[in-house]
Amino acid sequence: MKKICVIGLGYIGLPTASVLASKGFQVHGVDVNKQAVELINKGKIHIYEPDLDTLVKEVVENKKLVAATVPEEADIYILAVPTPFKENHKPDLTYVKQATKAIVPYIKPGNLVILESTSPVGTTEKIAEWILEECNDLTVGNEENRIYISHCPERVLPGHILRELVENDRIIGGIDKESTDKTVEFYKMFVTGKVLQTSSRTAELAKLTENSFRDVNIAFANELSMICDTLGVNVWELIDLANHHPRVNILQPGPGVGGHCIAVDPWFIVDAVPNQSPLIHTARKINDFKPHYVVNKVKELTKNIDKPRIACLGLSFKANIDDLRESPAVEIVKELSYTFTEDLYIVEPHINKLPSVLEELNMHLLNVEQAIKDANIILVLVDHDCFKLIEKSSLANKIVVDTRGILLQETNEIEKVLV
Ligand code: SAJ
Repeated sequence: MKKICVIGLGYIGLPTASVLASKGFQVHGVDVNKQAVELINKGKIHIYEPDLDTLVKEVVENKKLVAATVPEEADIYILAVPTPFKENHKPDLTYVKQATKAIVPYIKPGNLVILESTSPVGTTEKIAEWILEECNDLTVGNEENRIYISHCPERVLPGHILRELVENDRIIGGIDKESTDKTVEFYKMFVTGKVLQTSSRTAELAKLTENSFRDVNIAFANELSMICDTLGVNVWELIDLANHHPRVNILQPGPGVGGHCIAVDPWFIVDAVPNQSPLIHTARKINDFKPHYVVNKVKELTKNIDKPRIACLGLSFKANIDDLRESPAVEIVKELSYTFTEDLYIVEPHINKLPSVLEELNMHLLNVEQAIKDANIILVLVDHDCFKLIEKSSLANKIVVDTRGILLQETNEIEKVLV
């Protein structure tokens, strides 16, 4: 079995490293976060993903996965580091470049380097350049001392990562045919889905396209929700009815689009080809506007209330996870705090500490029962399963602003607002 070095032990890297280790590969995982490395080597994890704790414990105990802060020689290097954007929505490739430079001293002829991070078109070719400019003895041609470089974008859905890592179809694009072939051979060793071959540039754009497709479709749902709010129509009922058409499948509106992928990746297309991407750009703007719409709605509703006290249900960017990255719920709570400093009751059952940006604003976490009891406005921001179990009688005489459409069952005492 080959030795694998995975750079980046976050939401993608750690599950990938663990799955590979569980399939019998010897895996050396690398992260700059010393605390995460120490935790992993104790068989524990620093992120939440269902069943990942059990898997990491197992592969660390049987010594198939070892974490460290520096790479080691391996046959295959997998880069799974973040690719955020900068202030101006330009892609920030700092982490990819750092990860590449970190493995350079260890790369030998015959090695395979795989970029899994979602990246702008052309990044895999840049990795080849960065490696070759530091290693005079390596090539990417058909020569004796060649190395292989490919892009295989991760496509897993947080909350279902361990299953999707194995079952999803994968797109593989090498910088040349030999790189593609070698990478396909590797993924076929642990993926049960189809392993599809293309060029590195097409693989990069395919991943950006998938997330842009979702962003555009969520923007459509969010635009509908604002249209419905103005026209006095229940958007959830509307979408449900429209989706009965055999060729209509509208997604769900929400408080905005969060996470490190869908709210980020479309910008990589817009940045590269602004004149050709007005639809993708507009969708981004609609989804980014939605949190402000929700804040304005809440402010409008509180005008007639003597002492508004708002229970904010959920902070994560989507249901049943602890991930707050780019979360519209956090943005909404932050914005509301400028008006309702003392009167926001924050509920997020998946975390036990508020992010510093909210802690600095003197906010505290409450349990859901207490928050609902103390509040007169209930603002649903995340559709966590536990919120669906909220006793409807506890909402009597309160205003419910439901951005996720989960507290909709008919009870006449609840004044419902759907945004
Ligand atoms: N959302 C809605 N309405 C919907 C669906 C989602 O408002 O109908 C919101 C969510 O609440 C969340 C955001 O969109 O704030 C993104 O959530 P998501 O579940 O759509 O996607 P992510 O970011 O968790 O994962 C996506 C997935 N991509 C696609 O479904 C095309 C996943 O497969 C990718 O691997 C992942 O991005 C990634 O890493 O790129």
